[in-house]
Amino acid sequence: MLRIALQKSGRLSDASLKLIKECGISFTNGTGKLKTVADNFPAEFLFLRDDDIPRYVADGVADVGIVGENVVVEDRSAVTIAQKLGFSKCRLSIAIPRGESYQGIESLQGRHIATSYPNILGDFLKKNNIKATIHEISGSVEIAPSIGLADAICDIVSTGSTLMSNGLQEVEVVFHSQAVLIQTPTLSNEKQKLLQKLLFRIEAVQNARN
Ligand code: PRT
Ligand code: ZN
Repeated sequence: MLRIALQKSGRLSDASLKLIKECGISFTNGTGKLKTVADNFPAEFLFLRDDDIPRYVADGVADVGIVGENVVVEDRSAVTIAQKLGFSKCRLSIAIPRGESYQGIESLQGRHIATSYPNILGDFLKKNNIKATIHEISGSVEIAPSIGLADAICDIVSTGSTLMSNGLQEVEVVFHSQAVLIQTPTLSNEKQKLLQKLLFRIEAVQNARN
Protein backbone atom coordinates (compact mmCIF):
# COMPACT_ATOMS: atom_id res chain seq x y z
CA MET A 1 0.00 0.00 0.00
CA LEU A 2 1.29 3.46 -0.94
CA ARG A 3 1.18 5.96 1.93
CA ILE A 4 0.32 9.43 0.69
CA ALA A 5 0.69 12.54 2.88
CA LEU A 6 -1.68 15.44 2.20
CA GLN A 7 -2.15 18.79 3.93
CA LYS A 8 -4.91 18.47 6.50
CA SER A 9 -6.38 21.92 5.96
CA GLY A 10 -5.01 24.91 4.15
CA ARG A 11 -4.28 26.28 0.72
CA LEU A 12 -3.19 22.92 -0.70
CA SER A 13 -5.95 20.71 0.69
CA ASP A 14 -8.84 21.28 -1.69
CA ALA A 15 -6.78 21.09 -4.87
CA SER A 16 -4.89 18.03 -3.57
CA LEU A 17 -8.14 16.19 -2.82
CA LYS A 18 -9.56 17.24 -6.18
CA LEU A 19 -6.52 15.82 -7.98
CA ILE A 20 -6.76 12.53 -6.09
CA LYS A 21 -10.44 12.32 -6.94
CA GLU A 22 -9.79 13.07 -10.61
CA CYS A 23 -7.24 10.26 -10.57
CA GLY A 24 -10.22 8.02 -9.87
CA ILE A 25 -9.22 7.34 -6.26
CA SER A 26 -11.99 7.62 -3.70
CA PHE A 27 -12.14 7.38 0.06
CA THR A 28 -14.49 8.29 2.84
CA ASN A 29 -12.93 10.72 5.24
CA GLY A 30 -14.64 11.31 8.55
CA THR A 31 -14.16 14.81 9.91
CA GLY A 32 -11.02 15.12 11.98
CA LYS A 33 -9.69 11.76 10.83
CA LEU A 34 -5.93 11.84 10.33
CA LYS A 35 -5.65 8.60 8.38
CA THR A 36 -7.84 6.83 5.86
CA VAL A 37 -7.59 4.00 3.33
CA ALA A 38 -8.69 4.42 -0.29
CA ASP A 39 -11.66 2.36 -1.46
CA ASN A 40 -10.37 1.50 -4.92
CA PHE A 41 -6.57 1.94 -4.96
CA PRO A 42 -3.94 0.38 -2.68
CA ALA A 43 -3.27 3.67 -0.89
CA GLU A 44 -3.52 5.11 2.58
CA PHE A 45 -3.78 8.86 3.18
CA LEU A 46 -2.23 10.75 6.08
CA PHE A 47 -3.48 14.26 6.80
CA LEU A 48 -0.72 16.47 8.19
CA ARG A 49 0.51 20.04 8.55
CA ASP A 50 2.30 20.96 5.35
CA ASP A 51 5.56 21.77 7.14
CA ASP A 52 5.79 18.20 8.43
CA ILE A 53 5.28 16.53 5.05
CA PRO A 54 8.88 16.70 3.68
CA ARG A 55 10.30 15.16 6.85
CA TYR A 56 7.68 12.39 6.99
CA VAL A 57 8.44 11.54 3.39
CA ALA A 58 12.22 11.74 3.91
CA ASP A 59 11.91 9.43 6.92
CA GLY A 60 9.77 6.98 4.96
CA VAL A 61 6.76 7.37 7.29
CA ALA A 62 4.92 8.40 4.14
CA ASP A 63 6.04 7.24 0.68
CA VAL A 64 4.85 10.30 -1.20
CA GLY A 65 3.29 13.64 -0.36
CA ILE A 66 1.84 16.79 -1.88
CA VAL A 67 3.37 20.05 -0.66
CA GLY A 68 4.48 23.48 -1.87
CA GLU A 69 7.87 23.46 -3.58
CA ASN A 70 8.82 26.40 -1.33
CA VAL A 71 8.43 24.17 1.75
CA VAL A 72 10.39 21.30 0.15
CA VAL A 73 13.32 23.49 -0.88
CA GLU A 74 13.43 25.35 2.43
CA ASP A 75 13.24 22.15 4.45
CA ARG A 76 16.22 20.55 2.69
CA SER A 77 14.94 17.07 3.55
CA ALA A 78 16.17 14.21 1.41
CA VAL A 79 13.17 13.85 -0.89
CA THR A 80 12.78 13.79 -4.66
CA ILE A 81 10.29 15.85 -6.63
CA ALA A 82 8.42 13.27 -8.71
CA GLN A 83 6.01 15.66 -10.43
CA LYS A 84 5.11 19.34 -10.53
CA LEU A 85 1.35 19.65 -10.08
CA GLY A 86 0.53 23.08 -11.47
CA PHE A 87 -1.67 24.37 -8.64
CA SER A 88 -1.16 26.60 -5.56
CA LYS A 89 1.21 28.70 -7.63
CA CYS A 90 2.90 31.56 -5.80
CA ARG A 91 6.27 33.26 -5.53
CA LEU A 92 8.69 34.00 -2.73
CA SER A 93 9.59 37.67 -3.00
CA ILE A 94 11.51 40.41 -1.24
CA ALA A 95 9.50 43.54 -0.45
CA ILE A 96 10.41 46.90 1.06
CA PRO A 97 8.28 49.80 2.35
CA ARG A 98 6.40 51.50 -0.48
CA GLY A 99 7.95 54.76 -1.61
CA GLU A 100 11.43 53.79 -0.48
CA SER A 101 13.93 54.05 -3.32
CA TYR A 102 15.30 50.83 -4.78
CA GLN A 103 18.25 50.76 -7.19
CA GLY A 104 18.41 47.03 -7.70
CA ILE A 105 19.65 44.25 -5.51
CA GLU A 106 22.65 46.27 -4.21
CA SER A 107 20.10 48.30 -2.24
CA LEU A 108 19.75 45.28 0.06
CA GLN A 109 23.43 45.37 1.07
CA GLY A 110 23.74 45.51 4.88
CA ARG A 111 19.98 45.56 5.41
CA HIS A 112 17.87 43.47 7.79
CA ILE A 113 15.37 41.10 6.16
CA ALA A 114 12.63 39.22 8.03
CA THR A 115 11.47 35.86 6.64
CA SER A 116 10.20 32.36 7.38
CA TYR A 117 12.45 31.10 4.56
CA PRO A 118 16.02 31.66 5.84
CA ASN A 119 17.57 28.91 3.71
CA ILE A 120 16.11 29.94 0.35
CA LEU A 121 16.73 33.63 1.10
CA GLY A 122 20.27 32.92 2.33
CA ASP A 123 21.11 31.07 -0.89
CA PHE A 124 19.64 33.87 -3.01
CA LEU A 125 21.60 36.59 -1.19
CA LYS A 126 24.81 34.58 -1.38
CA LYS A 127 24.37 33.98 -5.10
CA ASN A 128 23.98 37.73 -5.58
CA ASN A 129 26.89 38.67 -3.28
CA ILE A 130 24.64 40.51 -0.85
CA LYS A 131 25.52 40.58 2.83
CA ALA A 132 22.33 41.16 4.77
CA THR A 133 21.08 40.06 8.18
CA ILE A 134 18.28 37.49 8.06
CA HIS A 135 15.74 37.55 10.89
CA GLU A 136 13.82 34.30 10.99
CA ILE A 137 10.23 34.69 12.14
CA SER A 138 7.49 32.13 11.79
CA GLY A 139 4.47 34.25 10.87
CA SER A 140 3.05 37.72 10.23
CA VAL A 141 6.24 38.57 8.38
CA GLU A 142 4.57 41.47 6.56
CA ILE A 143 4.37 43.64 9.67
CA ALA A 144 8.12 43.42 10.42
CA PRO A 145 9.12 46.68 8.66
CA SER A 146 6.32 48.74 10.18
CA ILE A 147 7.24 47.68 13.73
CA GLY A 148 10.94 48.37 13.15
CA LEU A 149 12.03 44.74 13.20
CA ALA A 150 13.49 44.75 9.69
CA ASP A 151 14.10 46.93 6.61
CA ALA A 152 12.61 44.39 4.23
CA ILE A 153 10.77 41.06 4.17
CA CYS A 154 10.91 37.91 2.10
CA ASP A 155 7.58 36.09 1.98
CA ILE A 156 5.09 34.24 -0.19
CA VAL A 157 3.14 36.45 -2.59
CA SER A 158 0.15 35.42 -4.64
CA THR A 159 -2.08 38.35 -5.64
CA GLY A 160 0.08 40.97 -3.91
CA SER A 161 -2.81 42.35 -1.90
CA THR A 162 -1.24 41.47 1.47
CA LEU A 163 1.91 43.43 0.55
CA MET A 164 -0.25 46.30 -0.63
CA SER A 165 -2.30 46.48 2.55
CA ASN A 166 0.87 46.47 4.64
CA GLY A 167 2.42 49.34 2.67
CA LEU A 168 5.04 47.18 0.97
CA GLN A 169 6.32 46.95 -2.61
CA GLU A 170 7.70 43.80 -4.22
CA VAL A 171 11.28 44.35 -5.45
CA GLU A 172 12.79 40.91 -6.14
CA VAL A 173 11.31 37.52 -6.96
CA VAL A 174 13.46 34.92 -5.20
CA PHE A 175 11.65 31.71 -6.11
CA HIS A 176 8.63 30.54 -8.13
CA SER A 177 6.63 27.82 -6.43
CA GLN A 178 3.76 25.42 -7.07
CA ALA A 179 2.44 22.24 -5.49
CA VAL A 180 4.66 19.23 -6.12
CA LEU A 181 4.45 15.50 -5.53
CA ILE A 182 7.47 14.40 -3.52
CA GLN A 183 8.70 10.87 -2.90
CA THR A 184 11.04 8.98 -0.62
CA PRO A 185 14.34 8.37 -2.46
CA THR A 186 14.15 4.62 -1.82
CA LEU A 187 10.84 2.88 -2.55
CA SER A 188 10.29 -0.87 -2.69
CA ASN A 189 9.66 -2.28 -6.16
CA GLU A 190 6.03 -2.82 -5.35
CA LYS A 191 5.54 0.76 -4.12
CA GLN A 192 7.50 2.09 -7.09
CA LYS A 193 4.96 0.37 -9.36
CA LEU A 194 2.06 1.93 -7.46
CA LEU A 195 3.71 5.34 -7.73
CA GLN A 196 4.14 4.89 -11.49
CA LYS A 197 0.45 4.06 -11.72
CA LEU A 198 -0.44 7.18 -9.73
CA LEU A 199 1.91 9.38 -11.82
CA PHE A 200 0.39 7.97 -15.00
CA ARG A 201 -3.08 8.99 -13.81
CA ILE A 202 -1.87 12.43 -12.69
CA GLU A 203 -0.39 12.99 -16.13
CA ALA A 204 -3.70 12.02 -17.74
CA VAL A 205 -5.54 14.50 -15.48
CA GLN A 206 -3.05 17.24 -16.34
CA ASN A 207 -3.36 16.55 -20.07
CA ALA A 208 -7.14 16.68 -19.83
CA ARG A 209 -6.93 20.03 -18.03
CA ASN A 210 -4.69 21.68 -20.62
O1 PRT B 1 -1.55 24.63 8.70
P1 PRT B 1 -0.44 24.31 7.77
O2 PRT B 1 0.92 24.45 8.39
O3 PRT B 1 -0.64 22.99 7.08
O4 PRT B 1 -0.55 25.39 6.57
P2 PRT B 1 0.17 26.81 6.38
O5 PRT B 1 -0.69 27.85 7.01
O6 PRT B 1 1.60 26.74 6.77
O7 PRT B 1 0.19 26.94 4.80
P3 PRT B 1 -0.93 27.47 3.79
O8 PRT B 1 -2.07 26.52 3.77
O9 PRT B 1 -1.23 28.91 4.03
O10 PRT B 1 -0.10 27.39 2.43
C1 PRT B 1 0.30 26.17 1.89
C2 PRT B 1 1.08 26.43 0.61
O11 PRT B 1 0.26 27.13 -0.34
C3 PRT B 1 2.31 27.32 0.76
O12 PRT B 1 3.44 26.65 1.26
C4 PRT B 1 2.51 27.79 -0.69
O13 PRT B 1 3.21 26.80 -1.41
C5 PRT B 1 1.08 27.85 -1.25
N1 PRT B 1 0.54 29.22 -1.39
C6 PRT B 1 -0.05 29.71 -2.52
C7 PRT B 1 0.50 30.19 -0.46
C8 PRT B 1 -0.12 31.31 -1.05
N2 PRT B 1 -0.46 30.98 -2.32
C9 PRT B 1 -0.30 32.51 -0.27
N3 PRT B 1 -0.84 33.48 -0.79
N4 PRT B 1 0.93 30.24 0.83
C10 PRT B 1 0.74 31.35 1.55
N5 PRT B 1 0.17 32.49 1.06
C11 PRT B 1 0.04 33.63 2.03
C12 PRT B 1 1.36 34.40 2.20
O14 PRT B 1 2.13 33.84 3.24
C13 PRT B 1 0.90 35.80 2.53
O15 PRT B 1 0.65 35.96 3.90
O16 PRT B 1 -0.89 34.58 1.58
C14 PRT B 1 -0.40 35.91 1.77
C15 PRT B 1 -0.13 36.57 0.46
O17 PRT B 1 -1.19 36.39 -0.44
P4 PRT B 1 -1.62 37.57 -1.44
O18 PRT B 1 -2.64 36.95 -2.33
O19 PRT B 1 -2.20 38.67 -0.58
O20 PRT B 1 -0.38 38.00 -2.18
ZN1 ZN C 1 2.52 25.21 7.44
